[in-house]
Amino acid sequence: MSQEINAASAPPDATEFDAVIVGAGFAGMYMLHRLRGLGLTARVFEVGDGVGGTWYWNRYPGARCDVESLEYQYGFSDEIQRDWTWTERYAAQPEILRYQNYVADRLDLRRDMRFSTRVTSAAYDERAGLWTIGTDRGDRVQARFCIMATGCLSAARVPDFEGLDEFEGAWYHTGDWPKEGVDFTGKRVAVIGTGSSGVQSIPLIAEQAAHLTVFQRTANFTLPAGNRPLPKEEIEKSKATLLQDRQHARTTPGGIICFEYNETLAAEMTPEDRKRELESRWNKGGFAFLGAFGDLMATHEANDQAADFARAKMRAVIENPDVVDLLLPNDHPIGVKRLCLDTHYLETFNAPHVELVDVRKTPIEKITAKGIRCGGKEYEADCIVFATGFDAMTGALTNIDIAGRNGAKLSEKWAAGPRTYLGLGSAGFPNLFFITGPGSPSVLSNMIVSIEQHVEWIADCIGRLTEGNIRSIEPKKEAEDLWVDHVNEVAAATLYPQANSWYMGANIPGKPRIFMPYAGGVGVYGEKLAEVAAADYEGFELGA
Ligand code: FAD
Ligand code: N01
Repeated sequence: MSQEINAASAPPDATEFDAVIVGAGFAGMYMLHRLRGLGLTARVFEVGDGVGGTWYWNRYPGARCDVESLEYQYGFSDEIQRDWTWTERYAAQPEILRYQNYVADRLDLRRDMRFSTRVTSAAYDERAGLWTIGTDRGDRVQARFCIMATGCLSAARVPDFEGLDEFEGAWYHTGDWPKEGVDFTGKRVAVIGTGSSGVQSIPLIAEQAAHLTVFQRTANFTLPAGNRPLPKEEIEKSKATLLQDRQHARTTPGGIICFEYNETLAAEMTPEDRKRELESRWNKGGFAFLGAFGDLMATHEANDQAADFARAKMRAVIENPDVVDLLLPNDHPIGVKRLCLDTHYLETFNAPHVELVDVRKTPIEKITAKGIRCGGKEYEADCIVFATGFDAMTGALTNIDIAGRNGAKLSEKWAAGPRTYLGLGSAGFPNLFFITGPGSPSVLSNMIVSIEQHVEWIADCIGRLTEGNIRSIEPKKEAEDLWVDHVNEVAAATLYPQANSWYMGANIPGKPRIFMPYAGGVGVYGEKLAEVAAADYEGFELGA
């Protein structure tokens, strides 16, 4: 590792690099480290004023990971994993951000990073075989490779509610939370949104607020998180096996090893066995519940068993008869919208100062000077929290003016939905890579496993091109078309497309309804990546 740390950087005022990396979250940090390992020069641009990505921006109360900390960490360095010790089963945002800063220090990453800088454009010059990257600070730099480590959940989105500019109170988005935190003590707070960010923040906001009004459009399935401090023995055991565990994780569907899959179909089990399986997974906490039967995500019959079980468990903790039916999800199969891990979320609605408003029945009409109007009633608030999510998977990419061969724009090519080969690149855009792009397992997996899988594939590819004096790599259109069809076919064999989820782009009015991630699993996908690389990048055009 030390040799790589000492790798030469380009001079601070350089404008030409082997590669530009956009984003300094887990993906951009590791990508820089790997490129340095190849002896290449790289510059990272990042909007935030520090590393961390998701964990830099999402500082809302209650923010923590939902993949267990012992698996939600880098697996590429034995030294780093041995020297870092997690404190909780699901680490909270400050701890994850500390970890990322520790890694940045350890690998001396910041000297090749430029913070508080947004990449606004990237244009490919075919003759020179170079990308020109422009930023909001007026930089114009050139690089042979452009790597988008821009994140799947980084373009925070406030819906276009009329009147927001008239609101006299303060408002916040969970994905762009003030660094100094927010004190809600004694305040009347409105929270819009009950996805994972709402489910995590609502119980803690309720502890401080004088009155809390939650505006819910869709009730979500919540599973008990079962968070707890990590005992020393569990940490030691994990440190001893992390590297082999990580290899194993890459062969699993979700990139998670503590998630045990029961391959037996629901119909092959007795009612007692099904109940026992669901009960033990529910009690364990976390996503393992979804692995209770082999066909849980594939057939309504199996899914209904799990959904009914979850609803009964959820009902049992809600004491307020006025809200119980409203809090129980009934319009989508369990698991097809990202499941939320619950720490006192449902119980929060038992408190007399917490109110639930059904905005499915009576949509928000407007934001007023004093609060939120819906169903002809004004709900007064001193603060509004938008837990309304992201322009997921494509937003951070289409926010950049990306022009490939002949000036063709990526945003236009993707107007009817993203088109990639393997989620790694798009035809017409040579030497442009996406880390965890649409068409790869990405958000359906432990993202750090998927990030490492992509970063290593891209680094190997760039290394081989450089050694072989190959000027460019670009997906062939036929390979891309086949891959897009395959991604759609795999999704169609699951229940995923049956919900209005952000996986489908359904949270953004006008966004095409396409299931964007690859549901074939990390293991199967990893085999495909390896085959493609071994067959001299089959499906890609290599430019001499
Ligand atoms: P990000 O961390 O999103 O980093 C991308 C960076 O790119 C951002 O800092 C952004 O500012 C920067 N950027 C974007 N556009 C530009 C531009 N034009 N110019 C310059 N910089 C730009 N995944 C899991 O697997 N497990 C979890 O438990 C989990 N928990 C999550 C909790 C929350 C609250 C959220 C929002 C997501 C969670 N995720 C989780 C998904 C999470 O996004 C990934 O795990 C991972 O952190 C993504 O890393 P990344 O580097 O790919 O992207
Ligand atoms: O965003 P979301 P999020 N009027 O899109 C509602 C990861 N993550 O930030 O469901 C009224 O899930 C919207 O309603 P509906 C994780 O992958 C992980 O919570 O579209 N309501 C929904 O309730 C997650 O999935 C963690 O009907 C409106 C909510 O806002 C992803 O990030 C924590 C509305 C948005 O939910 C995104 O989660 C946080 C409108 N106009 C995030 N528009 C962990 O636990 C939207 N909504 C690890």
